[in-house]
Amino acid sequence: MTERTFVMIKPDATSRGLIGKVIARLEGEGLRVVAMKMLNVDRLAAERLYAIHRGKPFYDGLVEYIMSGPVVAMILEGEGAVRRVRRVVGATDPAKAEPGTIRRDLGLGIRENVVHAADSVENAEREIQIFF
Ligand code: FUP
Repeated sequence: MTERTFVMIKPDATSRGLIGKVIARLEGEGLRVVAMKMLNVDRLAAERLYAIHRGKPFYDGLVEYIMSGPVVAMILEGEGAVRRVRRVVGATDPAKAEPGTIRRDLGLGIRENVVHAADSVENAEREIQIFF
């Protein structure tokens, strides 16, 4: 089924000049970028994006990190887009991600892991509402 998903290129990647590389990998999987913008995430949006992690030990650092530099927010469309994007993005911790995934190849650490990708259709729609 044609689906939309939400992806964000994180500050560690925009600062290292990896925007084009990340988009090329996503497009290379046959996913279409249907909306895109560069922005600085404010605290309200950061807290909404990461609401499910509130109270966890890494939450404060995560919120500060996502506000630490510009990001690129995107809506991607395609058959089974949520699952396909998650597969090319790879596991949260780059060290544990499959070879050939974006995080394994480009990630610096569990927090500085290049890209955020929605994990369900419901969360994708929720996240799209925050940023678009
Ligand atoms: P993912 O869906 O793969 O992005 O991962 P999670 O939703 O589990 O985590 C969201 C973000 O929290 C990760 F991208 C990075 C950050 N995180 C940490 O900084 N430390 C952790 O131990 C786990 C997650």
